[in-house]
Amino acid sequence: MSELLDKIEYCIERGKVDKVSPYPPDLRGQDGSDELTKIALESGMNPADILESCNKGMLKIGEKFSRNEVFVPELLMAAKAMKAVMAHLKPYFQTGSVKAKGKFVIGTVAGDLHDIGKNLVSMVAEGSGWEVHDLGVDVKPVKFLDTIKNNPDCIVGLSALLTTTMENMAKTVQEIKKQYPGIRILVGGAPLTKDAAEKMGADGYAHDPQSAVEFLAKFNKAS
Ligand code: B1M
Repeated sequence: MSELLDKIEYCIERGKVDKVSPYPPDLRGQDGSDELTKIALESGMNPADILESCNKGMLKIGEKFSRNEVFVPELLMAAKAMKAVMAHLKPYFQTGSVKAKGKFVIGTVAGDLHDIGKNLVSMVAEGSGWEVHDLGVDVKPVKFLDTIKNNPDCIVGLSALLTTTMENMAKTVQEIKKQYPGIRILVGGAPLTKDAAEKMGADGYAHDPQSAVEFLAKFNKAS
């Protein structure tokens, strides 16, 4: 069983999406993250364990990237391999209650294209019974404001992965609070800290999807 998880981790690290993918050349013809995840789930493996293996693979490719051992294309392939896994895991995160607990508007802030973590938070929130409006990546403050206008009872989630885009996150928080002081804002992403979140005026900070859902639970309208 753990051998299968190791293989999935390796596929993420190497950016091996599926059997027909010619990349990376040395793994040509072998199962990728797509097929291996399917096998793992069919054999009763815990989706959370699969996810953890993926995160380990991501961490490894990230470390290689930091050491200049791999470059952007390799990172992109790793993200693609992770997306293939997420497509299989999504239903497992979507078995929450039928009645929505409320609306959760989420997006990665302007200038930032990282969406894997944001998608995870989005999926887990959806699975916990929230009606999720995912605005995608590189979301300008105006798009958040427009969405809030149409969903004034929502909670907003902002994600940032770059130290540089934390500044855009702070601006987004300020613009939302200026126009809609009552809107609750949750922030998260690797460079964030509780302290930074407080300084930018956010209502909450979550370091992972579970803590994001715990924050949302305080505003559950279905209970
Ligand atoms: Co980028 N990248 N990247 N990248 N990338 C990082 C983030 C980096 C740390 C790599 C490194 O140098 N070691 C570094 C940032 C350094 C910094 O600013 N401190 C970096 C860089 C520099 C860049 C570029 C500038 C590279 C370049 O072009 N020179 C460029 C920027 C592009 C842009 O955004 N404008 C870039 C591009 C890319 C790709 C497009 C190639 C790709 C993204 C593909 C995609 O997302 N679709 C990519 C990737 C894959 C990474 C790494 C390897 C992995 C990120 C990831 O998905 N992690 C990353 C290194 C690393 O983290 N090891 C790196 C897995 C994910 C599950 O974790 O997103 O942290 P994470 O999400 C977590 C939590 O943070 C939390 O929950 C998630 C699950 O636990 N969370 C929230 C996230 N959002 C939340 C919101 C919440 C609550 C919790 O509430 C609302």
